[in-house]
Amino acid sequence: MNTKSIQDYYLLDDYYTDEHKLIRQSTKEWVNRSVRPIIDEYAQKHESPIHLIKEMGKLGILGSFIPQNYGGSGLDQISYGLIMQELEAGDSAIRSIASVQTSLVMYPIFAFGSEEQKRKYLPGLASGELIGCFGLTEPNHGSNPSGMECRLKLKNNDYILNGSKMWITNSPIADIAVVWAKDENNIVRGAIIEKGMAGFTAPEISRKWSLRASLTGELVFDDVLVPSTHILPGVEGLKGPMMCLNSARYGIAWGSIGLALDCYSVALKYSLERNQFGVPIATFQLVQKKLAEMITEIAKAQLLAWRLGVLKNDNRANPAQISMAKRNNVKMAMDVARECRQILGAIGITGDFPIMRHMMNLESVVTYEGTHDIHLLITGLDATGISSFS
Ligand code: TGC
Ligand code: FAD
Repeated sequence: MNTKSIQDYYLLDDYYTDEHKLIRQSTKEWVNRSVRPIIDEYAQKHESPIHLIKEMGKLGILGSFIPQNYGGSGLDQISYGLIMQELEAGDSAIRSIASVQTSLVMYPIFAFGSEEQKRKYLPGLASGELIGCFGLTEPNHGSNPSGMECRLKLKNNDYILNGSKMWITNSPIADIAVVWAKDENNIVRGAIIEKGMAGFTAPEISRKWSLRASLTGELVFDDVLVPSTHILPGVEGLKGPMMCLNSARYGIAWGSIGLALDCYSVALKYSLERNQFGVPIATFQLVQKKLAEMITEIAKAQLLAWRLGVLKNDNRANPAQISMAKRNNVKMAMDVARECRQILGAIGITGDFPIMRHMMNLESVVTYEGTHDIHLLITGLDATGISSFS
């Protein structure tokens, strides 16, 4: 078995710098050391290993593309993608923590925040001393965030926030929430809500069968007084949260490759070691068909992610391209995880192997950051010029 060719079938390493490879390797080693030994137990217990957040902060994983003068690592977009890939090989929950913190909390503060907001929050978020979450989805508005009911009402020079957000990663432990709500002119605005503000609660959503090592919750606002200094001054309209999603969706396009490679390498090894009918099951043509088709799809997904990273580094990646990569690569990972699980037979359903956990996690990944079908329709709109959303 040639592990190198499985990880990089089309020799994309030729296009990565020594720094990219070092970042990928150090993230992989951290995942092997700190995530793999504990993650099954946390997922089985439905608990999140939140002690890892500060470890990620120390490694420079949080805010990897945020400039160093705000506490970030100042890395490029390929580096961000490779980090997401390695984290999700460990567990989607770990990638979720890092992508929410980086793309959905630090990015909007960096891109749309005042200088004072950047200085106040970004260094703590980069080190993991502060935990952030992102509130866009509401109980009645998931795929159609433009219908949001959360309201910011002007009172003197400040605002009163009412409404609720649903399915929010890390909300129960977050120190701050970047929340999107409409103002009195019906314009979507971003606000930084701090834990402890009167009228703000963040109850946990429990009993999930997916992303069990990630905390998910609500954000409930009951007449919360939001000082005007907590409003993000640099953006108005739905494009604010959508620009954050572009960044997070890009990360997922990479993360799903790490997950698929993890499933694939386990299944390939197993197929070579497991004997039935007196031979390794890898001998059977139907097993080889599965393995051949999977590595083909993984290689295609890698090429897509790499090219998207190049475009993103050049500020040329458009939202429809990002959407396509998120949809394609997550679907690829779902298909790969399911086929790999079958190759393992009965033992594939246990926590002895990561595949079933990855499979269940993907049920969230295919839904959040825009469902598979919403992304199909984004591509449909891009192809036809006709919106099917109303
Ligand atoms: P539409 O009329 O198309 O657009 C409204 C305004 O938004 C702008 N826009 C974008 N801007 C930048 N990037 C994008 N990707 C954008 N998509 C839309 C658009 O240009 C317009 O701007 P303006 O200035 O003209 O007003 O909006 P619509 O109401 O028809 O809805 C379409 C759309 C695309 C919003 C919807 O299809 C969609 O994407 N729904 C999915 C919602 C979603 O992805 N939610 C994710 C919530 S966060 C999350 O899941 C985090 S999980 C984290 C984890 O744990 O990893
Ligand atoms: P709905 O929008 O109700 O969709 C239900 C079904 O209808 C889907 O199959 C969808 O594809 C389909 N559908 C909807 N509209 C159309 C249409 N026009 N055409 C065809 N089909 C359509 N959100 C945040 O804001 N922050 C977070 O941190 C966050 N974390 C999450 C963590 C987890 C574990 C999960 C599961 C979700 C999280 N979300 C978060 C929410 C996530 O973004 C939403 O679940 C997602 O956008 C879909 O919204 P919905 O669940 O309300 O489904």
